[in-house]
Amino acid sequence: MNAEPATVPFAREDLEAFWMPFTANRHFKAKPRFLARSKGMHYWTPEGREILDGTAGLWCVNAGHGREEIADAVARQLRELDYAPPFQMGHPLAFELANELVKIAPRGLDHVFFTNSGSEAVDTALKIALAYHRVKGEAARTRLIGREKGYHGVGFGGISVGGMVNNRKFFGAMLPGVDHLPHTLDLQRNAFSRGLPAHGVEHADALERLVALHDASTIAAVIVEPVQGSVGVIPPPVGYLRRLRELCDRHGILLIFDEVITGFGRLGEPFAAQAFDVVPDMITCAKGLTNGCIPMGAVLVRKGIYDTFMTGPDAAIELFHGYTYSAHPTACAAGLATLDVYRREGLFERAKELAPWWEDVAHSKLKGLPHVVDVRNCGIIAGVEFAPVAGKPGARGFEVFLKCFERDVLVRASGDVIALSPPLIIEKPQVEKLFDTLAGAIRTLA
Ligand code: PXG
Repeated sequence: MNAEPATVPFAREDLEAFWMPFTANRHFKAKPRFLARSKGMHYWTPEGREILDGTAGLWCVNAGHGREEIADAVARQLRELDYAPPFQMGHPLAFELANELVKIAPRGLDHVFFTNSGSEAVDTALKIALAYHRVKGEAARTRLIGREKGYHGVGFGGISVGGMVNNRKFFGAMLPGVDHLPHTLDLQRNAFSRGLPAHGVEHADALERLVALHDASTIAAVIVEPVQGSVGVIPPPVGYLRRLRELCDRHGILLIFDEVITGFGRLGEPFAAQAFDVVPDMITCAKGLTNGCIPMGAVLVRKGIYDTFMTGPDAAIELFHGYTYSAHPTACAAGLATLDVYRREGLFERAKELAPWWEDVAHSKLKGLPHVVDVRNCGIIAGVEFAPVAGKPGARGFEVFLKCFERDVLVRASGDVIALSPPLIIEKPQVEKLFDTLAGAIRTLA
């Protein structure tokens, strides 16, 4: 790289004010890890160390870092129209981006509600589901069904339907009337599956039991990640999502796919819904929507849902929901430029072509290493799970994460699972380097 590396300008006390999210603050501040620049497949630390990005930032920089086209579009937009109120007013890019999203969305999902994050997209989708049934005259459908081990962001709606105990237990009662499907992780039957695991479709039938318990007339929606990401990469069992779709149809329950991670090419299609050929009633997305460079989320909504709201008096607001920054012009500009990059460079197709090889490399380099109890993959995602250190869950995962970073590769630890989700521009030698480095770090474990 030609630019001069920056230096770390911080004394220990200068690190205090920023309360870092989802971070071991004291541990970090005692031995900080900084990223100062990025381009393509890499970050650079302030000292100039080149780090291979094995996580696309945080599952979001799908087109790789530092895309000039996106930066130019954002800069132009800031000068042209910096901000416009989204309530009762419009600006052209909001409509353009909605139209572009509908073009790549699964059939029938042809309306878009904009938010600023995945968490807001989730809470928006849950609210639309509740309001939809009420407007339709089924106001008793208030119950929301999530799934164990699910991650749906950090809003009260998202943690209520989510299934990660640490994200829930500190925060009181959360939403009432929520229930959960069982997760589908099953190491006994499915460890080291390549792609979708063969066993576990029957876990979808737990929805029938919830219907028997609560009655369908009280259930508004089911929300699941098509591939569970944050908790450590859990691809759905073969046939599972289709079964959920059938059961939701049977009982008039809306099905929401949370595609914050799986959207925008990660599974070789615009959305997982297309990769699995199962169309939900709503899709939540964010992250790759703007290649991670400007915060933005969205909910894609089936026509029939939108139409149900469009029935009252013409001048009445149909949905009392929205954000100051819904469809922010800068985010819209970033989104349009990002979709253009994906399309021009065929990055979703590229991911699809790369996926079988990615799977081979993941399994051949990781299976059989010490402490490795599972390798899971789907699209350009891989997860490797370690047996926990006795009495210290998560310690082994965190150690591997640190060792990889020391070896110039960024991976993501979620408990004792390392997740990999690189930008979709990754080249084969970089894939090899990613897995070789990870394997090397694992080999050094005590
Ligand atoms: N839904 C899903 C499925 C997600 O993965 C969100 C919602 C929330 O999005 P926001 O933009 O509000 O963060 C996410 C976020 C990880 C990790 O380590 C993943 C996420 C966030 C933080 C860490 O895998 N995904």
